[in-house]
Amino acid sequence: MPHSSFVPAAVNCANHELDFSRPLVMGILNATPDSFSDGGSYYQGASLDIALVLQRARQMLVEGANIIDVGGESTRPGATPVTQTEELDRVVPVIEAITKELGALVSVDTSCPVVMREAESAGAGLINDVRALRRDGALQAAAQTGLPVCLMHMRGEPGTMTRQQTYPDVLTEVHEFFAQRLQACAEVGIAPGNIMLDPGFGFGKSLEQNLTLLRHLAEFQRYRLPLLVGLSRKSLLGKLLGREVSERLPGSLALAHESVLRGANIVRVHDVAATADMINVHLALQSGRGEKETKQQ
Ligand code: 8Y4
Repeated sequence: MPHSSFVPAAVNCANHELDFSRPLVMGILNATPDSFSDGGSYYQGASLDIALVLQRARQMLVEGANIIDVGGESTRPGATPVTQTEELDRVVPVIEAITKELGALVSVDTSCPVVMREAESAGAGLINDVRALRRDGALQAAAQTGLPVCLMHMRGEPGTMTRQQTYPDVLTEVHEFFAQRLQACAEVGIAPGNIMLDPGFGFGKSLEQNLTLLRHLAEFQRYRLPLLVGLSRKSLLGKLLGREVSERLPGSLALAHESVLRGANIVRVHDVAATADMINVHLALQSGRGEKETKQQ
C-alpha cells in the first residue's frame, strides 16, 4: 500500500499544489541573526543579505526541495523573543524574493497573526505554526488567508517547554491536543482539507517520548491529514549519539527514513540533497517499481 493512501491526493497552497503521492521535502531557511543549526547566517551585521538567502533557496530547490520554510523567530529555549516588527522585517522580504524570483512554494514559520497576513500578501503558500494557532487572533488570521496550515504539538511555550515533560502518556497527550486544535479550526471555518499535523519532535519532549512518538507515527494517519515531521539535526540525536549539530546528518537521515516508512508526507530538513536521495531510494523499493529491470539482470 502506498504510504500516502490515507491523505488527500493534493493540497492547494496559493498558486502551488502539493502532491502527496510521494514524500515531500521542506527545506529550512532561518531568517534569524542568531541561528546556529543550519550552518549559515544570511546576516551581514544587522541586515539580511537577500542575495545570500536567494542563493541558499535556489540551491535547496535544485537539490529537490518542494517547499522552503522561512522563519524569523528563534524557538530555541532561552532565545530573546522577537518583536512583531522584527519578525516582519526578517521574513517578508525573504518570502517576496523567493516567491517572485524563484517561483517556489514558501511556508512561513510564524505564530503571529500579522505576520501570517503579511506573509500571505508577500506570496507565502502555507502557514507553519509551532504554536498551532493558539496566539490571540491566529485562528482568525489563518482562516482569513485561506492558506493551508500545519498544526504542531507543543505544550507551553518554547522558553518553558523543556520543564514540561511530565505527560503520563505522550501519545494520548498529542492526540488530545490535535483533537482540540482541529475543533478550534473547525469553529473558525478552516477546512479540514487545509490542515496538516505535526507531533512536534523535540518540543518539550524527552528522548524516550520522541522515540515513542516516532515508533507510533503511523497511528497519526487516522486523521486522514498530511503528516509533517521535523527531526533534522535535533538534540535527540545529540542525546542518542553524542554528536554535535554539525555531525548529525547520518542520524537525521535515519530518522527521516523511519518517518517516511511510518507515513510522513513532508519532512522538514536542513540537508535537502541527502534527504531527496533517501526518498528516491525509498520510492524505488515501493510496490514493485523497477522489478522488471531487476529480473533482466
Ligand atoms: C538543531 C537543529 C537544533 C534543529 C535545533 C533545531 C519544527 C518546526 C522547528 C518541527 C514544524 C528546530 C519551525 C526547531 N521545528 N516546524 N520548526 N515541525 N512544523 N530546532 O518539528 O529545527 S524549529
